[in-house]
Amino acid sequence: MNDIPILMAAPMPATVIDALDRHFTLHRLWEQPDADAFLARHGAAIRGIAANALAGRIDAGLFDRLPALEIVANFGVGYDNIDARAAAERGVMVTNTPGVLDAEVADLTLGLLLATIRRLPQADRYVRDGRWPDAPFPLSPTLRGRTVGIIGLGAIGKQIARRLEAFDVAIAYHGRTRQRDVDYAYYDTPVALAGACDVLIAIVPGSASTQHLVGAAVLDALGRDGIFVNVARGSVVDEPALIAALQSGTILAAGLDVYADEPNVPEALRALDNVVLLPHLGSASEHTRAAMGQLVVDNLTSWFSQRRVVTPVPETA
Ligand code: NAP
Ligand code: 8YV
Repeated sequence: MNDIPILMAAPMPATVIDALDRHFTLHRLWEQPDADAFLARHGAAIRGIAANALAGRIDAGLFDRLPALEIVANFGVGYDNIDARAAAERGVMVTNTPGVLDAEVADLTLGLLLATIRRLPQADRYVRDGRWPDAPFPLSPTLRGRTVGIIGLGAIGKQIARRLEAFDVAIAYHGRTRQRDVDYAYYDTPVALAGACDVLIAIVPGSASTQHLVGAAVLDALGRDGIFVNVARGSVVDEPALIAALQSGTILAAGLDVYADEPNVPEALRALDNVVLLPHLGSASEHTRAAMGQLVVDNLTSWFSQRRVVTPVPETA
């Protein structure tokens, strides 16, 4: 397989780069002084892409420039950075990294929820600023007695729910379909779920159907004591509506791991005291990123040695 050209558009963990270097001829697009000229010169030979969200959108425009492309192996379970339908139409396989990151993202979600409710980053700043000797840190809101709604009770959503059970809170969810294997309360719209909850956690894929699923109406329904946590995608929430709701007290606070235009976070959000802001950390531990990277490598080597992949996305399965 060593002569098969694979394109990596943006950096991945060193273990992935080393493994792909051993198996294939790896082209590092981000090291090219002129990416466009590189694609014009070498695009016709490229047979695989190791992709991640940082690499920009992988769509029909790029496929046109890579006529020999057979597979796009995404570093991430969410693959909204790839037009998987356009890939399927051209017979290009797309893979993602489900399963290996569920627990890590669920852990992070619980951490972000507790940090938001108990105002942990604000308390940390309070100590560092030397303000504790002047007065105790103000009492915080609580998780006690709350109902937590999960939008998207998939692989990660279920791991979040399992962890929440240990916190003795009521759990409810919304998805397009009611699930038979859980007995959490089901709501058939995001507004109905938000109306029944005072914590709302989004963990759906980014897609046309989830674009701005959380907007002004959902935030209104969540209410003045409401906490919103987004670990899904920035596209799932109407960001200006969220900022307005946080500024006006329509909801109490938010914990955000994802944004509409990453890595750019609006100044209006950064100026607010009732938000906890993380730089897209859901899966970002060395352990889990290594497992995701191994799956990228396994999908590519399996495709080029056996014409099979480990984790195809449904559109190209
Ligand atoms: P999954 O197992 O496919 O679950 C997705 C869930 O979303 C399903 O329960 C699905 O239920 C629901 N859903 C899909 N479209 C919907 C819609 N239009 N309205 C309501 N519900 C909808 O995916 P997963 O592995 O749990 O991952 C979910 C997403 O989390 C990823 O796609 C990614 O965007 C995000 N993520 C973020 C991080 C991070 O670092 N912050 C890390 C990993 C993943 P129905 O089909 O019944 O609607
Ligand atoms: C990664 C993610 O940060 O898996 C996902 O969908 O959002 C995260 O695990 C991202 O994919 C890295 O490119």
